[in-house]
Amino acid sequence: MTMQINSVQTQPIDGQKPGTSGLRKKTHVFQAPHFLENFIQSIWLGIGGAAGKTLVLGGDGRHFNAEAAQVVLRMAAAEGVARVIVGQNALLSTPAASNLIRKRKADGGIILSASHNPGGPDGDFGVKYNTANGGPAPESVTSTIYDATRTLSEYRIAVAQDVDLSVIGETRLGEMVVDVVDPVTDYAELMAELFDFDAMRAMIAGGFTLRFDAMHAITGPYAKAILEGTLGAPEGSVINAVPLPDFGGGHPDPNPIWAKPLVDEMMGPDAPDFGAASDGDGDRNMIVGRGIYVTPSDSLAAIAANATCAPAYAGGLKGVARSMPTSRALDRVAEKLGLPCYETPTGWKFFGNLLDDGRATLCGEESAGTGSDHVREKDGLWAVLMWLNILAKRQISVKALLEDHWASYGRNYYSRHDYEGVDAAAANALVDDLRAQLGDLPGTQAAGLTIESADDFAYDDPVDGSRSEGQGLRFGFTNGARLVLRLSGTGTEGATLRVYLEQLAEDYDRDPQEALADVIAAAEALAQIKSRTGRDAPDVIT
Ligand code: VG1
Ligand code: CO
Repeated sequence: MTMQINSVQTQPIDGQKPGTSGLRKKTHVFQAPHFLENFIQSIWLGIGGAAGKTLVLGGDGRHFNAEAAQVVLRMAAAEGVARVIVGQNALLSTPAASNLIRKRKADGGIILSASHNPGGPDGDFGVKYNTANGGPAPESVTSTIYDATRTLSEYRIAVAQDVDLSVIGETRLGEMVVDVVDPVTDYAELMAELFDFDAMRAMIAGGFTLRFDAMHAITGPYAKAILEGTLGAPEGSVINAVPLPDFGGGHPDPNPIWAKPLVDEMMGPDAPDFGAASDGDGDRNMIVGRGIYVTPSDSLAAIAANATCAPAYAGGLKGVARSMPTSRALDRVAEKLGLPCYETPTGWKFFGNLLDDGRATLCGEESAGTGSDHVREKDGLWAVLMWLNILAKRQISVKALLEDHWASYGRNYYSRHDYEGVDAAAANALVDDLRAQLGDLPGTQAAGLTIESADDFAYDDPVDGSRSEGQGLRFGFTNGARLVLRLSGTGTEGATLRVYLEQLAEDYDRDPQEALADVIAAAEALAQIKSRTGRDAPDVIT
């Protein structure tokens, strides 16, 4: 069967520079003529051509997911791609896509998602490219893709009907094989290899109760299959389990603001033993115990300290890594266990080399991303299962486990304050002005705290020697506090200023905002956030 292939004349479109995690724009921007096609053709160019390759394709099910998948398939066919492994109905969580790339030895994959950003016609859409290791494309690749977007003059697309992606099995689009797979099966098999499902099943059969809020995003089918199906949690343990194109109008970001109903339930009188939520594309997690919210940085540290409870990690960890703004609770565990601890810029792509090189087994970010070397993405459900495995082995409540952790390591009180949709010029000026003062700040005071160190974080990758600069302004204080400021690289409107606050302490029973009051005041003194952003208070506090 010969297939007609159209070469379409186009022009570079501004603003196709991938951010922290792929290219994200308003859905209508992606739907505008040539926008998606230009970016996909630039991916083919950026990876040195797609002919003969095997790719994985799937997305989080948001509005435009299905249509975009058909465009990717037609453009892949036009390019001579050999095989595309697609999740049924073009659905795949980000960690499941990463697993499929690795398991099927694909050359890479395209994930259609804007992750935690809201979806729908007025929401956001996004495209990420992952490389053969299953991880987000490193900066060297994303910058080649971006360069291609700036000179593009033509893209190629097959003329064909939509491929029926509802039926599992192989079909063809021209010469290209389209292999439609169940999105959950391979992922669920991997989880069964990593964790002690028997212990977890026994705990649940013994009356341990849980609530998982899939937030109408991609993890619903995965959580239903594993938590209710395999582990025997009663039906209804997974809520908002059906993925919807607009996430039911919600904001699929698993934090105490956007997952408030779950947090309220967990703080209430009839709370289950364990609560969790995941984000739009399934790579993030929120962990809540009965009566206690687990800060992601503490979750990472607690997992590191208890990882040997899970069979896959029983032999110990090779090393750990955290993104720079993530609290140093992890460092304390690493020190005690004698493990190397790496500090990387924000975004999972920076962990890839450490995982590939066997330097780190466990990685995490303060934004509720946690994962290990089982895939090359952060993995929301993995973190939930890890917690359940730890609780099953230790026979302890979430609250008792955390208190035990703080009692032995001290507590890194931590919070992130986000100022969203800030005027971009004002946000850039705030950061630029502060950056210009960095050299003069050590030794001076800010709202009564003495600044010990101040720098603009740069990362030298120990594996490939690449250097990434301008990754966030970092301040250390003599009292053990730390402050980080950076601008988000995932937003689609104005700028989001993120202010990361940390205070090391030996006690552990204060309210974090109270414990952080001094460093919050220091942030205001240093950056004049209120006057520069015109905001009295952060939009989101996590
Ligand atoms: C945010 C988080 C970062 C995370 C990124 C992608 O980036 O801070 O830790 O890796 O989102 O996560 P930024 O640049 O907005 O701070 V996801 O779940 O959106 O793929
Ligand atoms: Co995500």
